[in-house]
Amino acid sequence: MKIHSVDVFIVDLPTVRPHQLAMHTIVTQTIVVARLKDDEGREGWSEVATIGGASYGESTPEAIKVNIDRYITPIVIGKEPVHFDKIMYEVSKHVRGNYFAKALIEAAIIDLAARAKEVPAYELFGGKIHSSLPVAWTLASGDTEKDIEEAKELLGQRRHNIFKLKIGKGDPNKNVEHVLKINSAVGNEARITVDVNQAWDEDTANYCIAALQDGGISMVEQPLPTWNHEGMARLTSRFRVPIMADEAANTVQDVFQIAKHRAGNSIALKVCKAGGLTQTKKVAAIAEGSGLGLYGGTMIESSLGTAICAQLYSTLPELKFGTELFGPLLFKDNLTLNNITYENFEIVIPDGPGFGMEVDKEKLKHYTRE
Ligand code: MUC
Ligand code: MG
Repeated sequence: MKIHSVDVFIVDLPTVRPHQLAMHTIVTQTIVVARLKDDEGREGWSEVATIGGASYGESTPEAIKVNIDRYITPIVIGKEPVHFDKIMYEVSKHVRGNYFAKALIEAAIIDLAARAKEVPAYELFGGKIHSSLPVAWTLASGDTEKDIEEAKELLGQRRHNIFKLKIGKGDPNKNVEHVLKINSAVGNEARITVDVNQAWDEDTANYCIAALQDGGISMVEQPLPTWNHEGMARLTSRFRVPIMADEAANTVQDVFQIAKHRAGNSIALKVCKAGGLTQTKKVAAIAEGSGLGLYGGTMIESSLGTAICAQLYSTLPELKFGTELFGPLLFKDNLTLNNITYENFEIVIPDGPGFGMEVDKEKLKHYTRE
């Protein structure tokens, strides 16, 4: 059984409400979907998501597609999916960086390999340890009162009791005020964290984190720009509240450096940032070996990409901060025939075959860019 073809689709999916981050407000999320076919007609599918074109990170949807079509597909064609580590080693020798593109291809190969064996993809990673995982929701409507209303509704539905607040846009004092208001409205029933997405300098981070810590906020994600490892290390040793690296924590090499210099005491995993599932497990091992707390992160993937991350995270012994795999709940529509289940504040890990999601080809066609 050999890989016969690779197709990459760029898809724009509308969200249920604007999702405001420090650098971009998402109203349609751009995801990239890959389909691999083998010479017996089987299909393997995968997805990665990007945020705000080139404004969040370097991997744009267009570059992911072009680089797969031009440089990765020729390496993958004719190979046996079950040898996914060998294939990706070969890809890594010819293609530098391009972690999202590598993650997309690797996941489609793994979906194909697992489907051929008629097992869930997590079986290829030692099997799942958890059948469900805690799942945070991001409050990011851009309006404090709306966020409070949303949080209360989701608590009532027992859907989420961890809320991440997207801050970093505008006046830092107003950011802190916004967070503390939400915390005093729902903080008794929920855990509140913040994600600054690199927007502060160290002076701003010092006074803002002091106020957030005093207010009982339970984690601060990527307050400083990715390059500022020394600043992150100073914040980590200065404050009691956990400091998480996200945009700075991508590859095994990045995370080793973060662990070595304590440039954060926790990291957000994301399968796309690391360049795939195998690499994500290695990143998690470095974190485990150095006592960094783990968070099952998202780039706000739809159901297929969420299933890929959820299956991999389910094979990790401990996710101290749970996950934020809420992506499918932010979209007006779905690209798969089946849905991810959320219940009792947790995401239920989808079972296989493969990543357990069946692509709705009509919907894919409808939302794919010309
Ligand atoms: C990020 O930086 O963590 C994850 C959740 C969310 O709202 O935005 C993403 C990206
Ligand atoms: Mg983040």
